[in-house]
Amino acid sequence: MATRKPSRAPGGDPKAVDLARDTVRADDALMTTNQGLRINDDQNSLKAGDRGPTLLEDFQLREKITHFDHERIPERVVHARGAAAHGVFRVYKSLASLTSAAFLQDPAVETPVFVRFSTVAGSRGSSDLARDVRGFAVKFYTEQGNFDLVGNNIPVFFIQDAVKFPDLIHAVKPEPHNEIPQAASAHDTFWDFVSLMPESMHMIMWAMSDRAIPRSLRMMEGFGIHTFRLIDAKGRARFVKFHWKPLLGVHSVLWDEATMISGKDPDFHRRDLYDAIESGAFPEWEFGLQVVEEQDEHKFGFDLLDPTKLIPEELVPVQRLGRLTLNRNPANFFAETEQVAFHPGHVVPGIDFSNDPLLQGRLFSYLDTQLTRLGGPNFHEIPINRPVAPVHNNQRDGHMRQTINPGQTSYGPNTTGGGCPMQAGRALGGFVTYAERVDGAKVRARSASFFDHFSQAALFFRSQAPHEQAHIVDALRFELGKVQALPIRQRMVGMLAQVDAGLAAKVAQGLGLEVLPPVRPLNHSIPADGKPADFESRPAGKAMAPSPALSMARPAPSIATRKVAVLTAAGGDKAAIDALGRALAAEGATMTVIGPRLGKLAAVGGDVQAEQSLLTASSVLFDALYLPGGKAAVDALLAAPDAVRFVREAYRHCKPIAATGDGERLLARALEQPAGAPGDAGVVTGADDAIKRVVTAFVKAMAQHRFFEREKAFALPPDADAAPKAKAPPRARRATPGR
Ligand code: HDE
Repeated sequence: MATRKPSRAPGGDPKAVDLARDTVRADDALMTTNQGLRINDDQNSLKAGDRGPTLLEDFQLREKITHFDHERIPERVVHARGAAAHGVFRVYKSLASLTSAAFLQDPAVETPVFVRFSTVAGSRGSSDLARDVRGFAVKFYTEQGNFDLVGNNIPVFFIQDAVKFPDLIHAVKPEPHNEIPQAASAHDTFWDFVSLMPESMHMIMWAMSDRAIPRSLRMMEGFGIHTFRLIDAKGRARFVKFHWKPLLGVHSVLWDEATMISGKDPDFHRRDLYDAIESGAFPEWEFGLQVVEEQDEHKFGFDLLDPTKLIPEELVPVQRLGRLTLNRNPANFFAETEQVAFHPGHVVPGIDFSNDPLLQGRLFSYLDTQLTRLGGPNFHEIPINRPVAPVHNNQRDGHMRQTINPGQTSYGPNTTGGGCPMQAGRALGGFVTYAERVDGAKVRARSASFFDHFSQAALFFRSQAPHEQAHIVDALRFELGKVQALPIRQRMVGMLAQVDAGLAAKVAQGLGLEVLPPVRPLNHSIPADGKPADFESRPAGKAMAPSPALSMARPAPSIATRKVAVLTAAGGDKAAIDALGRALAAEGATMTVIGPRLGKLAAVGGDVQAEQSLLTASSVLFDALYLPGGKAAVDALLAAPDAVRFVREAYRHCKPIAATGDGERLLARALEQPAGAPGDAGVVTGADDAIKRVVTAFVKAMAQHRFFEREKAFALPPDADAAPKAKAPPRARRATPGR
């Protein structure tokens, strides 16, 4: 029979987010209507005669179709495409010296969490591999109520003030007249907006970098972006930035790969997260804090309230203070991942806001959006949103109210209910807003301390490794190359010239713009002194020292969960495949045998199971490639163009490749064209009996993730890549209306 698990008894373990209480299993159950009436026949509608018309009387049909007609809810207006998981969080040591938040006091306390990752621009069914920011939203179910840390995988944002958010999103979404393109920023309206918003330049550097095409959701950093406040038990406040540091390292794919993955497996990230958790390889992040004393607020040369700025880790180190582990997949995507409602305003005592104007606007938006998306004000009663802390107030009624509040009293103060529920006050853990002194004229203005839009954009660009810089150039050439309106391209080149003259020159070259157009930075904000005449952005200030922490160019701490493709056929070298399999298993990595067809392959030394075929697999879905020997197998693969292409793509995408014995022949054929004389960085070869040495070197190569020096073999012809001599960017001029 269908079973409804009993609700968690009051006073039960508050640490468990007990979705089981709402989980209905159909094991051994009989089918019923939504009213519990047992259904006799679900195959035929009620008709007047077996060839006659369907009768309106068929309440069973109408109930089923009506429910179906309403199965979709509005998708999120941004961050529609997402995947999520349950997990737990623990601090390494008490953070009592920084905050009174109960869940940060005791390393013995395990707080349940639900984490949703997302892309921003695309619709719910769009590809995971779009060039985009990734949302990184964490809901902590604490004993003091839910705390939501609703962040991204990039530490800064496009705009400084919430009032520009609808414009930004309208600009990046598919264009309104033809709804093209889906999940892509490479179109006119986005770059038109950006070219008029110098404050977006720092974020643009990140969005054009490989950070915007992660290898895995498990290999991304996370950031709270805004400056928040932590308040200790004595009421003392400090500014903080929140960080998540992935234990698997930070890795990305190449753009060419991303576009191919979008076709081969648009669910690549979602699947990767799900599979990792199912296999027990639980994704983990360390919780980091950058702490700034209140008296140091103004010592940085940029404004801590400006969300287009980060605090370089070299200036304020990230203290790693806790660990997040994702250990359980949602049982039902809609009920949990789709219906979860995050809100930066969900805070607990000990955590408070700053006056960042973007954050302030968000504090309104998230509650408001749920009313449309989830249909009313009772979304907090949906199981995934329910706090583990008890909820008592005088709010009543509304669409889909679940709670049955008995009794006469739904107001306060009251005597009819004995004065309950009572305010907690500070002593019993009531949330008390930090009493920041606020004193100012009412103005629609932006502080002049927000006006340097280029220094940190330059900091990011100059902190990148050469291949990372080249990827930014390529991304800008791609995105702006898709822009139709020439003036937009020109304005963007002018904007880039203020970040870095070399960058602008290379992008201009790729776009066929011979001369850098004059730079006319616009900033539509008005400084606090109210004189619109000054309302332009400042040129970049003194160059900031490069920040190595901003680059991803460092080896992975381990190769755990990396996926190796093994290309073979009947007659392959089973002993070598097994040896690699054992070595990878010891490192926590996995191997997939790919054959010309699925199933058993008679290899030398026994049978090998091909789990995937050349039709179902593709090199872009793997991290590395092994080509074992076995003459017959390699002869068969050499005759299969898809096998040769597989190897070529792995090489082109700079992945570690190993080949032993006859496998080297396949490698040599694949690299004849178009790579020319291939470099051998990241390519490990050896005779059949050298498998032990090859495997060791291969595993080491995998920790490096990619071998970008190979990209030179695929560079554009020199004509497209030689940068023209850059003209010094003209001085910023005053913006005039109508340009
Ligand atoms: Fe969001 N954002 N946002 N955002 N945001 C939403 O809330 C909004 C911003 C972020 O997995 C919406 O429930 C405004 C910054 C994430 O469910 C909406 C502004 C950052 C998610 C909304 C911002 C974020 C959202 C859409 C400018 C990084 C997905 C549906 C003031 C710190 C959460 C929803 C999930 C979702 C508004 C800017 C992160 C409409 C008005 C900055 C991770 O309320």
